[in-house]
Amino acid sequence: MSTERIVEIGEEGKKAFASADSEESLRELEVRFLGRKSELTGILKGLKDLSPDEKREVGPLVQGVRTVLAEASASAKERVQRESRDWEAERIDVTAPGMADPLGHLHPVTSIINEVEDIFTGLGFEVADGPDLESDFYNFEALNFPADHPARDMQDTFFIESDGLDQRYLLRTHTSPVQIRYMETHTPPFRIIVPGRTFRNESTDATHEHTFHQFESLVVGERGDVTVGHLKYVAESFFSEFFGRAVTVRLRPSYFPFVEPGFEFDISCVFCGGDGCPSCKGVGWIEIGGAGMVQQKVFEAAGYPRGKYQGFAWGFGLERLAMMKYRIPDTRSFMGGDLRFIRQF
Ligand code: FA5
Repeated sequence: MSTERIVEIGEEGKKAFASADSEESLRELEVRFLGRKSELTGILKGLKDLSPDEKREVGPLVQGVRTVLAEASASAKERVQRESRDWEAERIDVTAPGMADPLGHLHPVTSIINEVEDIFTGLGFEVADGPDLESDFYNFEALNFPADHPARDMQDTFFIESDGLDQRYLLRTHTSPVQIRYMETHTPPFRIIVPGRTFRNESTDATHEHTFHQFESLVVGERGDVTVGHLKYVAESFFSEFFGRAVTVRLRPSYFPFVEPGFEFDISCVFCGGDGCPSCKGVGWIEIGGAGMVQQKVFEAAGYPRGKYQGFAWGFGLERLAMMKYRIPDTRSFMGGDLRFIRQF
């Protein structure tokens, strides 16, 4: 067995694999140089008939050439596959516009709450909150609605099964219970707003929903420091900034057990500026909520000494503000779950 021939097979094979240009020709070359019937395999099989000296010389040489050819075959395969790929079909246009993933966004009520909070924090107010599930004490009792008092009928209530509990629990009908909760842990002077979800067990229509939002305000200082004038001024500043135009405020005498005096709170119509239009039913004013000077009994319920402090409070309907700002005709749209409505914001 000539060692020259083995070296020659190696050289021939390397050249052949290097010039292979298709997978088919590669397969043929593999059979020819590395297959069971190839010359190299024949030499390997014949090793057993050689003398020990020849074996020592030929064996490693044949194995080495096989390894070199196997590597040449593998790299030729990789090259052929790369060369035969349809690069044009695989071209990626990096300048093509992307496909946008659908993105969620804030609910209009959440946006309005953020906007209200921004304006009031700018006026030096703090934002407070309280639980949606409230006790009879905070929602009514401490706000000077005595048990069985007819004023409780003003707010239709969702009561919670409270058997075995210390008192009756309910879904809060207004944000006013947070007045008490806040005062229990803070000492005047302070000014807060409380945006939050509220619930009423009443039949719904274009301006009434069972689940809606209010935002409360409570400003308390030493006796004589906080007046109805402040209430009017702060509210006017807020509404003018919120609606982006001068808004006037009107207070009409009204009754809420937790304020004295109490007011129904109107703003000048933001559509006609007060001249009268269909939105304000021709009167030039739109009712937005209740307000008043905090009842001394409420201060007492929160643990303050009677007569020491004075303050104002209001509770406005948030959806009503949003309806005016975005000209939404029906308050039920906010909770209706119709995405066509929500996506407009
Ligand atoms: C109250 O809830 C008092 N807590 C407000 C208050 C606070 C008075 C502090 C004095 C001092 P009233 O029930 O009027 O008041 O509700 C206030 C506002 O909430 C209404 O003017 C209206 O804008 C809104 N509102 C009330 N019920 C509904 C409802 N079912 N759907 C939508 N908005 C409502």
